[in-house]
Amino acid sequence: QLRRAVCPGSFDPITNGHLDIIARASKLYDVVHVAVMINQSKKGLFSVEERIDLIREVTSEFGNVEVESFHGLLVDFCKQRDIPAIVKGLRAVSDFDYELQMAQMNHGLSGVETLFVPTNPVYSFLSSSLVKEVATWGGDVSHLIPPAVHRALAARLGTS
Ligand code: COD
Repeated sequence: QLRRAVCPGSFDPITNGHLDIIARASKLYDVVHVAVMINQSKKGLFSVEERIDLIREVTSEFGNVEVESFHGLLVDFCKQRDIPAIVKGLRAVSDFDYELQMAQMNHGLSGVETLFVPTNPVYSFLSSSLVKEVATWGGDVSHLIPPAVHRALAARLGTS
């Protein structure tokens, strides 16, 4: 039986911080599912389809990453695909409170485990929202996101 894990998130857009966690998970598991979780109350800069296309493009080299969107509970995504583990990056203690709550809730709901990977310190301050804010005002974010994402971001913001 294949060993599966999921890396969930909003990925609006995917950053080098996300990519680092996905790359590391892809070495530990046979198949890594990247789940773009749909949150209707958050309007993204990129559509869910655009986010999926970008993630597929930048993870294709790993060979064992499957990308899809999901509307609903993460535990239901896991149940439907027989995924026993959620892999998350932890940036700093500030992430810990909320991540611990979600991990305990998800375990209580379905028994799914959450594994935390310490973020590469190079990316410990990095988030999709900061990338968007800095890029909006013309700051250089080219070292924080993959080149394909940088092109898409510049095109969307009209800064290319
Ligand atoms: N370095 C390392 N890891 C990072 C970095 C970084 N710089 N940035 C992000 N990450 C990792 C973290 O593990 C993070 O959790 C994940 O990537 C996703 O990040 P985002 O910002 O794209 O996504 P979030 O935080 O908006 O994702 C929250 C979820 C969508 C995972 C969560 O809300 C969820 O599971 N929703 C589904 C509905 C549900 O089941 N709700 C009940 C939860 S108990």
